[in-house]
Amino acid sequence: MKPEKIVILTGAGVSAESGLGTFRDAGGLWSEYDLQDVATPEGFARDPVLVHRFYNARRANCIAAAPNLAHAALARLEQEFPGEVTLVTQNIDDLHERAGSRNVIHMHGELMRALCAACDHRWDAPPEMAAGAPCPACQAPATRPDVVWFGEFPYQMERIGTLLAQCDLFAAIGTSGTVYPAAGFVAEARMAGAATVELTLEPSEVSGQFDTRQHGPATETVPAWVEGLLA
Ligand code: BJW
Repeated sequence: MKPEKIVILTGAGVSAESGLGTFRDAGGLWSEYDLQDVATPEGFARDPVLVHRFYNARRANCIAAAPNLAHAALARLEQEFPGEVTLVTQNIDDLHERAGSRNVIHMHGELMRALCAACDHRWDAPPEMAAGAPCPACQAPATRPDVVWFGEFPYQMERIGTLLAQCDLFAAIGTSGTVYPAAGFVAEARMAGAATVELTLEPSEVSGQFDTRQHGPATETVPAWVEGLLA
């Protein structure tokens, strides 16, 4: 039976072939940086200069990168599939949008947005963010990237929960299944009766929970999977 409501979770692997590093693969970001230093509120309080340097460099890489065939195939799926397609991405890059996807939830925030840690005001990030830069709304020297660090609550969880409870197909693409709550989405979708598929380079931590698995580079597996859904 053809699905009607598809939820797709993407992770760093979908952008790997665009030249943006993953976190946990060999040579990934967490082999270069300690996540406690750059991806926690405590790390930011300790050394905001280091954290801004980390995100400024990633913003520059993201601006220089281009969407790949996997991003393009997912945008095509949203445009051509007769049912509902929602992308829930853990990625903070904007490559899904630049490929043409419109129904995108950034559960871990966005590299191109800034957040005031004092008043929660949000605005478009400048290419370079500086430690202690004033918030344009309240003037507090509390500008930070609008991203979700460990110990913080991911965005739009209520909406995601509703989508998972209603979907009939759930796919996870390019994610290691190590970070919660995203790693738990496959279990939620299964409880709702959805079919589940994993498309990653290698089996993830939660591979065993999926009905089917396709392992290989996203630029090959995702276009083929989309072709099959649209056939
Ligand atoms: C390819 C490929 C190619 C490569 N083609 N594939 C103990 C138990 C359970 C949970 C916890 C616990 N202790 C603490 C927690 C909670 C914690 C957590 O999960 N910790 C774990 C480490 C254990 N989570 C949190 O704190 C979250 N908040 C939270 O839980 O709030 C409370 C809550 C409770 C219940 C409901 C709701 C809320 C917040 C997590 C924030 C994560 N933030 C980061 C950094 C910020 C954004 C950024 O800088 O980019 O988000 S960490 C980092 O990991 C980033 C990513 O979005 C995230 C996931 O990584 P991802 O995408 O999976 O990348 P990789 O590198 O891990 O994997 C890449 C995959 O691609 C691999 O599988 C490769 O094989 C594959 N691949 N090339 C296809 N070409």
